[in-house]
Amino acid sequence: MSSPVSLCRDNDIGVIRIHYPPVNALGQGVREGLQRCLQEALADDQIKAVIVTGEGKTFPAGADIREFGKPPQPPALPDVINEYEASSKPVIAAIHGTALGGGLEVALGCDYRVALDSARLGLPEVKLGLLPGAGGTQRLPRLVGIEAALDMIVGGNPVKAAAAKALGLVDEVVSGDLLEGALAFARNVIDEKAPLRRLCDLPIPGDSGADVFARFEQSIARRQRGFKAPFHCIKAVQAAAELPFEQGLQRERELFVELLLSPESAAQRHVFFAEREVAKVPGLDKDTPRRDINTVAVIGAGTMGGGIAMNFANAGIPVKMLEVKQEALEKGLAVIRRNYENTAKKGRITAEQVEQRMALIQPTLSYDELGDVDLVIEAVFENMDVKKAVFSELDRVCKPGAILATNTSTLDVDRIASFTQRPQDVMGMHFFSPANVMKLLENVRGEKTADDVIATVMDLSRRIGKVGVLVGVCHGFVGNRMLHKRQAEAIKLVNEGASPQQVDKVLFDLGFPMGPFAMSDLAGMDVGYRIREELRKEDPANAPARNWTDELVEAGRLGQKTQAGVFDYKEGDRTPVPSPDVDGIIEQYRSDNGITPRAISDQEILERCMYVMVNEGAKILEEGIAARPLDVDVIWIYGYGFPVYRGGVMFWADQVGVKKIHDKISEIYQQTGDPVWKPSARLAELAEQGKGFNR
Ligand code: T1G
Repeated sequence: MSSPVSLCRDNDIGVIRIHYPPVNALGQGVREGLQRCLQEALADDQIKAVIVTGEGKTFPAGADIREFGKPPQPPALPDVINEYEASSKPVIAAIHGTALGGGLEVALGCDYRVALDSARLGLPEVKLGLLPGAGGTQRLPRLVGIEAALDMIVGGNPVKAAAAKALGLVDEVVSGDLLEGALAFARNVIDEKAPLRRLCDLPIPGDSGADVFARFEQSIARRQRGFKAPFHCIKAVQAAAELPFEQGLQRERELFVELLLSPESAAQRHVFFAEREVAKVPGLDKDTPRRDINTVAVIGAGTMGGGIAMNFANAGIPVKMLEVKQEALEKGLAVIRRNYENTAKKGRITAEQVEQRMALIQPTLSYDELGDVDLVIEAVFENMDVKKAVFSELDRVCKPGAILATNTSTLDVDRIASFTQRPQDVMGMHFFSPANVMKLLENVRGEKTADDVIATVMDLSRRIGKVGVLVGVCHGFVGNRMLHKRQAEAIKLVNEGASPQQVDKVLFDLGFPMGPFAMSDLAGMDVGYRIREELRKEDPANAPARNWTDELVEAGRLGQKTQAGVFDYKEGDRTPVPSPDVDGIIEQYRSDNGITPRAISDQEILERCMYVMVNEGAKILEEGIAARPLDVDVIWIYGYGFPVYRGGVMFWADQVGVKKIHDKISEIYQQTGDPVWKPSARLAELAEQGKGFNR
């Protein structure tokens, strides 16, 4: 098999080309080829300088992540880079696309770097729970200084070519033909006999005292709570400031291996692939035709409808927004404009972009104006009668082939589809609030939804910047179905003696952005209350029993919006404060229900809140509501802030141990007889086989 790396000569300049699609990842063959081609170039007396460049869409975008977890194969990337740095002939990296991770580290092993103006350069290893392990933490500070190096390595975000030039990371930015620019630069290096510039020989410019690192660590402590890699990154850069180069490389290696073997990095690498795998729907032929989506309509200009409309305007897709009253329409548009203006104030978009996006949102009061749209998303009140009225109208006015989507978060998508003559064109697109911010989109396939509709909506998800996950029809689909189980367990724990703040702290410490009760207060307690009351009317036998949270709502304690919910909130402050009034309501509830409160351990809280979700996730997989455990993981990370360094609910279960979880669930089921604790067959099977969900 031909090598993915080749050397050719352009007069007295050697050009090393990497051809390993899709991203020229530095797999074993590439590393071997780089090493071989450099040796050939050094042995060729006609070659006076060497250029390294990537074919296709990008300069190498990093080590080959698929090799992690497997036995390392020589040559090791750090060794290859050290050979480039030791080259007796000048080496120039010609960069386009995204020079990331090990790719940028290869470029740092070169004497000079030339970048195309559209290129981006970065060290995103921290997002995989790693650190630049091929010299990046030692070479980058020597080129750009400690502060800039820490920003790039700990932040993990790429910088554009122009910014890289300003930092000194890039020596020249070219437009048009990259190779032509790089050859001209190399010609210049030869003619001017420019010196070799090995970064290992450079002193670190600027301030590199220990307090720089302490200050930086302090600045990230809150945001990076629970992560390991960012703090190891700081240690590695500090080694560059405090140790000779070779020892610094050694320290970097030690810290890198610690992270590579850590459960956090395994989780983050799992998420990296999972968030790409979810777009590939098992059983859906990749050649399934897609329908063109050029114009969209959103029904409803409320919080959800407005947020949904913004997603399409942000992607440059014209979107009609329909309301039944002019006043509601104007209010919705005003909210959207305010959102854009706030974003502009933060410098994320320009004033001109605000106007461009507002112009793409076309208000209307008439269904008759929807005859030309390719997709309609309904975001009206969560009531089946209202949905019926809307979908009957849509069926009447929309052109054949238009996709009719509902944003419902709990109602039956198949029943909604039955209100039309075209159930094959109907599916759910469940956005998460705030819809213009949250990345998760649960795409709900109805029983009759056509494959091309599914494929179209899954592609569209990525086009509007969402992570689309395909799910089936059931109450709450995947995310909310599991969330409702956790919420019910959290309430039971308080009934039995725990305090709301104790329950919240356990899940906060696991890594959630907030606990279940603070989350209820944020969303509004009345939302869940209305759903429970609706169920109590429709199906009293199966509806959830009343509990103390109902009494809070009936006492007007709706959450943050009333500065009182499960917790109290000071004016303009979102910090939850335990409330003596709520404690009294809980005590009264226990007394009325003959419950003698007991001390409950944090471990019991963690197991009951998390294992009940693992069991529900296993049932969801059994029923085919989610196709793979990784779909459930991605939903929880992008929909509910599950800590990415724990990989998602099902990945976390694997790390805890499926058998251990199964045995605990069985024990609780025997103690309580509560059907929610009946071990799922899938869980029992995996426990029996000694397997995991993702393994
Ligand atoms: N290794 C293996 N496969 C990779 C890969 C990588 N580094 N990067 C992308 N892919 C695959 C990806 O799974 C997908 O596969 C296809 O390429 C297209 O990716 C020693 C240890 C480069 C910005 O973290 O950020 O270097 O689904 O859909 O939207 O210090 O991919 O088609 O089968 O994302 O155009 C550091 C990760 C590694 C960069 C392109 N590097 N990649 O985005 O396409 S660790 C990274 C990205 C390291 C060293 C350390 C993005 C992209 P499939 P895609 P895209």
